[in-house]
Amino acid sequence: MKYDHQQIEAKWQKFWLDNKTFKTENKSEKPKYYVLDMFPYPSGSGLHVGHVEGYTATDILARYMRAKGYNVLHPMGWDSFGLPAEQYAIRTGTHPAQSTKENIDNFRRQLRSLGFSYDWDREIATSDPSYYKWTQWIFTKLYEKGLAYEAEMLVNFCPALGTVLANEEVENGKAKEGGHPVERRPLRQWILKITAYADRLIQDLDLVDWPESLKKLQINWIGKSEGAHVYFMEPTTKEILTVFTTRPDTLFGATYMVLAPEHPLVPRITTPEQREAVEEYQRQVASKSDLDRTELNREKTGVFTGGYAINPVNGKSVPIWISDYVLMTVGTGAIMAVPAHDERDFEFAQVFQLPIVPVYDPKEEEEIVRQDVLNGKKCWPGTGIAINSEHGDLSLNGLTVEEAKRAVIEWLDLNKKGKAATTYKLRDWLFSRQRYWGEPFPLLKFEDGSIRLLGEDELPLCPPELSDYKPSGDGQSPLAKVKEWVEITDPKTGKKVFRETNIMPQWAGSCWYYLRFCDPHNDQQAWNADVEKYWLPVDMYVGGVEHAVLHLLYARFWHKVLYDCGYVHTLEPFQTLRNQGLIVARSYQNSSRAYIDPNDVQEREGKFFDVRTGEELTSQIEKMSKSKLNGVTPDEIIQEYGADALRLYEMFMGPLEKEKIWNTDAVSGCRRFLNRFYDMAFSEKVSNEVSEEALRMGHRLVHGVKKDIESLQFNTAIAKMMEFMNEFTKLPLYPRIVVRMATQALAPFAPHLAEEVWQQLGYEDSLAYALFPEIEEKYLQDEVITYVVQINGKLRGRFELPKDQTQETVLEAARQHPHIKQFIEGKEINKVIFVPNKLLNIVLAS
Ligand code: ANZ
Repeated sequence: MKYDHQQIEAKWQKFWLDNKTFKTENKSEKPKYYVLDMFPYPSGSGLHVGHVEGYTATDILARYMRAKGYNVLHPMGWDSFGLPAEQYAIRTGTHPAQSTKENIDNFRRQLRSLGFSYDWDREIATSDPSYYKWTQWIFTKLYEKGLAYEAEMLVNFCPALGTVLANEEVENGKAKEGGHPVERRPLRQWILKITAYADRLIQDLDLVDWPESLKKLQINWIGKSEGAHVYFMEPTTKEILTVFTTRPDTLFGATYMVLAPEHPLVPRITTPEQREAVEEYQRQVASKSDLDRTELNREKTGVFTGGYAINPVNGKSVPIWISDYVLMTVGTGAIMAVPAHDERDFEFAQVFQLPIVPVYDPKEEEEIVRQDVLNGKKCWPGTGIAINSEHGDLSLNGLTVEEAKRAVIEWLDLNKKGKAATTYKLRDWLFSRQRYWGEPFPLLKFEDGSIRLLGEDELPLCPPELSDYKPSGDGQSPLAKVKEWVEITDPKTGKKVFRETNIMPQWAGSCWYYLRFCDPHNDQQAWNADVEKYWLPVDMYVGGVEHAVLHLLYARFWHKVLYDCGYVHTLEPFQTLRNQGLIVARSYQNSSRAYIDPNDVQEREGKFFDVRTGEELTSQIEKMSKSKLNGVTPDEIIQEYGADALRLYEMFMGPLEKEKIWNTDAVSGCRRFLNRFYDMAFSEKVSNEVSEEALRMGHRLVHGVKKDIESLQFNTAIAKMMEFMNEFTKLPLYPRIVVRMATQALAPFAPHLAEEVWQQLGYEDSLAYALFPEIEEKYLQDEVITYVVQINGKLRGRFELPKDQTQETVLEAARQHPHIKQFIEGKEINKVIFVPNKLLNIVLAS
């Protein structure tokens, strides 16, 4: 008999599905374990190897924890609202619901073909009215709490997509989705007040076990800075220009001001002579993204407005400039420029020949550096002792940075010229999209502008049927075209009302799906309180690092709001989180051909050759995101090598969190291991006799795999299984009990093959709930070695110690030994000759 993966995998997938093997109850005597994947957007291209990586990791944990006696929640669903389905609809006229359904069917089939142990009865889709009813309900809670408001906002408008995008969806002035250019436009929008939670979103990171790098990304994104607001006055217009600074202690060094080009006071302050230049500059900047504008090594540009302002600490008049390095979205959109101590200001001052006044003496620095700073030739962002900072009743001279900050803030406050302030980089969350395929807002607007939220009995509010999904391009959503849906008579008040024609962004549905998985069929509530108490928090969440700020910040925000409303009982939703590394592809080129089939490539000593022509090739690493991996799809790999081999390979490639290079050939190595396992388990050498040696191998394997799974080191667990096979198959007989242990160690990784062997071993039930083997300590003890101890060449004794001890340990054991110690005590040791695992010869000083 040969290992027939197709027959075995189909058989067990059917068995699990027919028997609902992985159905999970919301009540149990067992402890709970909630292990969650970042659910996929069901794209038209199907599953890719990146999905398979993360989903295999969580499936290993789910299967392992079941075998450890936990009640495991391991669900799967679809983040199925989104732009691509709508764009497909625009191109083909297919209703997004139709293409989404087809894509979901394909994803489900693919996931099942990988043998993931999901409770399929809990499958959800964010685009399903029975789901988004509750997304809409949560919006009403946000609104009631004053956390949803409408405002005219300068937004990122993408003409090609016909919609507004969140800052997070824009990169280098282009839409992340599709790379279309994005411009800034004012539009009336729904906005969520995520900034009200900024501090808690930072603080509560202390409560969770997440990678430090990921926590740092969130903290930087929120970008909390403590400093002061300082008021500068423009004497002709009497306008007050408020700046935000983290270094109010450098105020005496503020030699000019810079406003963001879009700052509302720019037109007021600009003099007639400078107007033309200012307006031309404003036009140039309008199309640039914040990222382009703040790129550090760009030459600074800007224009003088003609206006001046009074520096409040010394009454000096400083020129007011505009420049794109000052962003309207940060602080107050206005800065005091301190070229002596801020790099950006220093560069700007150099380009435009503006005065540089140092206000700190870097006393600790080397003399040349110090002189350059004091002469205004070098920018010094570090600390020092304050100088040149005295006027009237305020003197900072001689103070350290911290002391000067305190003193100047106190003075500003007292004189009403400023006050302590904290700012955040985080902006409120722009929550409207001008599209079709998403959640409509659950509210009605009266003619006087007032709003009525829809009640639970009026939800879900479904979008109207449409034949043309195109946005109108003028910033209006396609829903605006359906007059009879937009303008109605409110059945509750009888008044004329308007529906909101924008929809929610795709992030809305994924903000709370982990809650719905606990109670997916509840049609009375979004989830039942007891069920939430039982399952939350999510114990383990695995997904890509690309969600570090967007999804994870939004979901934490909603969770905290729900906590404040009393709907969830934990402060944080995801207790432990791990990232999976990117899987990248290597592509090959030579001078004559751009594309070379990786199957035609042979590697020799780190170099790559074309097997057809013998030519040496160059190679390149690139991101693999689509279903095509060097021309091979997961479906094809499953067909040829099997799901178990693919699962094993993706885990064997390297540590979960690291970047890894895909290599289809290496899948066959994993497949060969599975062949050998199968041959071993079905061999005639399987016997009821046991041997100590085999038991030792079995216990060590189970122990090692257990430790590796618990620390998510799946690659080393697999290496241990391979080593085990090498040793174990050398034995004359394979004790059944050890074959059983090895099968259970393999089961989380290659569950189909494991079930098949389990059946062969005579068990009738699935091994999914068979308890993981108990380890007997005695088999883990290292092998024991007898050491011979000589002193000055004479045999003085023997003792036993575990194998592979160091010289120090063996010498110490000799010192403690009841018989040997008398020969060494109080003597000086001249030399030690140590033969590992054999002999210790001590030469005493004569
Ligand atoms: C004077 C100063 C002197 C500053 C100095 C820094 C160093 P972080 O620390 O990243 O929060 N700033 C304020 N608003 C800005 C805006 N709208 N666009 C660009 N830059 C802005 O940054 C706070 C500092 O960034 C502020 O402190 C301000 O420059 C600048 F030796 O004020 B500082």
